This record gives sequence, C-alpha cells and structure tokens, in this order.
Amino acid sequence: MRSYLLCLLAAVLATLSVSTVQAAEMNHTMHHDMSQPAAMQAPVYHSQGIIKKVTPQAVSISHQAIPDLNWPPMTMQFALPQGVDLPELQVGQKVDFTFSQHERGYQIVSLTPQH
Ligand SMILES: [Cu+2]
Repeated sequence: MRSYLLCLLAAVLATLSVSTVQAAEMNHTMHHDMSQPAAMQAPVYHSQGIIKKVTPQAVSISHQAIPDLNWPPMTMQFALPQGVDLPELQVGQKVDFTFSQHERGYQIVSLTPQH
C-alpha cells in the first residue's frame, strides 16, 4: 500500500515537472514573438521589372518570373508604403524591387531604378 502511494506521488511529481517545462518553453516562444514586429516576419520577395503605371498609392510593374512564389512573368499592382522615401518613379523605368504580402495584396518594400 505504501509503495503504491509513493508510486502515485512520483507520477504526480513527474507530471508537474513536465508541465513546468512546457510553460517555460511557451514563455520563451512568446518572448520571441513579442521581440519581433509582425511586419518583419513576412517573407520578402525579390524581382525585377518595368514600371507600367504609377499612382500615389500603387505602382504597376511588369515583373519577371518569381520562382519563390511560383509566379510566371506578369503585370500586377503593388501598394506603395506610405511615409517611405522612394525614388521618383517613371513609366518605362526598369526597376529592381522587393515586396512582401500585406493585409490587402502585395506591398513594395524597396525599389531601385536600373540603368
Ligand atoms: Cu505578379
């Protein structure tokens, strides 16, 4: 009878220590998530293309294939980040650019004119 109780106690202690480890790991993960803004976790893709249209909010680019996204070459619109200084954009300009997925479509991260 006594050994049965000891056994039970050991099992309870083992369960307790496992859940303590899990809690510690969870805190560790949360700490990592909080130290990094969500925007920085979105993958950034790189491509090159030719500017087809420019508005204050967006730019249309006829871009090359993007293997990372399984995209063929196409012309599409990218949102321009607000409050970020980008070089003056002109239709017909060749650009090297990076972008990431945003709440509503894709947004330019950086854009460099090519010569
Ligand atoms: Cu595209």
